[in-house]
Amino acid sequence: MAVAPSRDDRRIILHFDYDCFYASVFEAEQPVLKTLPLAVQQKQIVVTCNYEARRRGLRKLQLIREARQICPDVVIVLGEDLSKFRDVSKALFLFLRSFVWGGNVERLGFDEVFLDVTEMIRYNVDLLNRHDLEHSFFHLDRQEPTVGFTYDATRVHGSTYPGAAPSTAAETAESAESAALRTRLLVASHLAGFLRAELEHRKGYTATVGIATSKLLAKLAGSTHKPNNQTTLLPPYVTVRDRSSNVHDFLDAHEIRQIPGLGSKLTAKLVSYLAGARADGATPADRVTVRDVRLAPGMGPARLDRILGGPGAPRDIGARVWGLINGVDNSEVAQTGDLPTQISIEDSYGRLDSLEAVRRALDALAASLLRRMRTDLTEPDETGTESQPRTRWLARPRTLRLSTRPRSANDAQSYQGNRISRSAPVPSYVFHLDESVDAIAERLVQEVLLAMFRRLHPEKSGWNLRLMNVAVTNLVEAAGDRKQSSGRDIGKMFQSQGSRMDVVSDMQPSLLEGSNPSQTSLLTGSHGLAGGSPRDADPNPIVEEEEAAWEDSDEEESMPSEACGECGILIPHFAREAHELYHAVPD
Ligand code: TTP
Ligand code: MG
Repeated sequence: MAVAPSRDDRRIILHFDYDCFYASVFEAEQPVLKTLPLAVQQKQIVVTCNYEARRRGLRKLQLIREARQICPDVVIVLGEDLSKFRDVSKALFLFLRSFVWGGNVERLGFDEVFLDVTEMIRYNVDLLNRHDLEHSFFHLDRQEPTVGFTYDATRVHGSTYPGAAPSTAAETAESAESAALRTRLLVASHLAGFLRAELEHRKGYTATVGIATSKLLAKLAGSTHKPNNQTTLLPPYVTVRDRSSNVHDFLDAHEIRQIPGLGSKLTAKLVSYLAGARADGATPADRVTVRDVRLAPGMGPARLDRILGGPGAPRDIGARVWGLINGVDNSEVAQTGDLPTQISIEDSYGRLDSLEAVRRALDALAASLLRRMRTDLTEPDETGTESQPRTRWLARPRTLRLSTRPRSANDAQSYQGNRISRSAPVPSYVFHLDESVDAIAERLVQEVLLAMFRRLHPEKSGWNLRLMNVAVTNLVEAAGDRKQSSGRDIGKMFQSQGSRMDVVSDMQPSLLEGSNPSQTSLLTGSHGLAGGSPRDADPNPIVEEEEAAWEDSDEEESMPSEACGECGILIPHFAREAHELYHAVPD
């Protein structure tokens, strides 16, 4: 194999997706579960199940009742308390990040991580000894030449796309550029293999990994071989003469709805356009592929603009989507670190119309928020000892925000009631780590949140809320100069697909009397809305925010959602199917 000099400026990206994540968290606690069919229950739904259960015919988002019918000996565990998933997610993220030079590592939801390993690969490719590729050494540390692992650089580690190794003839015909990219991806495949093994042996978790030159391609490549596997998308990445691009071949076979960044609305528009464009006017095929769209007559950025544009659509929607279906994704792996930009907890309610119920709901929201803050915004302090561990704040939010979305009294069917918000400074006692979360939550509700609530709803009664949200924003880092995410690009589009909806609330069920069974808790914390309201910084103790444009549009972009026709709650598209099950089954 020729080792060509690498002048390519394409990034090398690894995408990790932990296998049956929630189920694996239980298996790590109780290894005996690994050999049994295991399903994780939220409400009446199997939110995920282990691969033993999948072998027996169970699948994600199946009804518990169905799962029991198919596999009567399934072990079912309750996955309604998200805190342990969050903790494991954070630990695994920090573990993976510790290997990556420059720390360009981005977490997406609880169980996906992107690693930009370009620098590590460039360095290691430059050090390859082309006379003895079989005994190569991957350097994990530039300063410590003995830190690393040996590998065979004559072959790719793990699965590839395309599956069959190219013939020698094809390889010799390869351009120098393509050969150089092949070498970089090959070296990256060994790093991926090493990291997967480390993750498994040191942390007890397996993952499925994709290796390519962008987030888009790495994510899709990874999902071709599951579980506990990895897939490298091999060059050529561009069509040269009679050799077609592997990127096109690979993407073309995907259904259009599988492309990260295309929500159900955009997909539906494309599908109906293609149906209309057909002379026979036939109903759209169930399975519209990327190829169908890409090769439709007259297709291109301008045509896509006409099909997909409209109120609310980004101005460059055509170019963006055309890029995606051609495998172009220049979004960077945002160095989001482990700090969220805001933490926000919300719940929806079937009926919330008394101050007492509001107080109870606020207690639950505040306690949940404080627990999240402690998980996401603190770290062990080096000054602590084993017998007396200490924790310190990595960042302190300055602003507390309470939002409500009233249900319109005279129009019960109107789901578009405005969200109204108030902000106030976060009191200092919120950061007292030696006090219990519940005690601080109670004080916060008594002293701040109820006052904010009364300003929002001065009338003693007559209102009925369908949603409340408590958030902290305006984070100020305590130390260091960790770079914050600034990516308002396609990374946001990834979020909309990658984010997960938990079908239960993040809170104590006992505190949720009167809540709508379809309550949701959207995981907006670690991948919450980037940026924030300039008004958050308002120094006035309490300021009124009529629903600000930024709030809704940001939400819309990061989590495309639609109102459920039955209960009115806003549901991200990807979760609609699961949500509909709520109405189908009794609680
Ligand atoms: P996934 O990565 O979709 O599923 P998984 O990790 O369980 O399985 P796979 O091996 O196929 O990757 O989601 C990650 C976790 O998110 C999953 O363990 C449970 C949770 N989840 C939800 O809370 N709501 C959902 O709608 C889905 C699909 C998952
Ligand atoms: Mg997963």
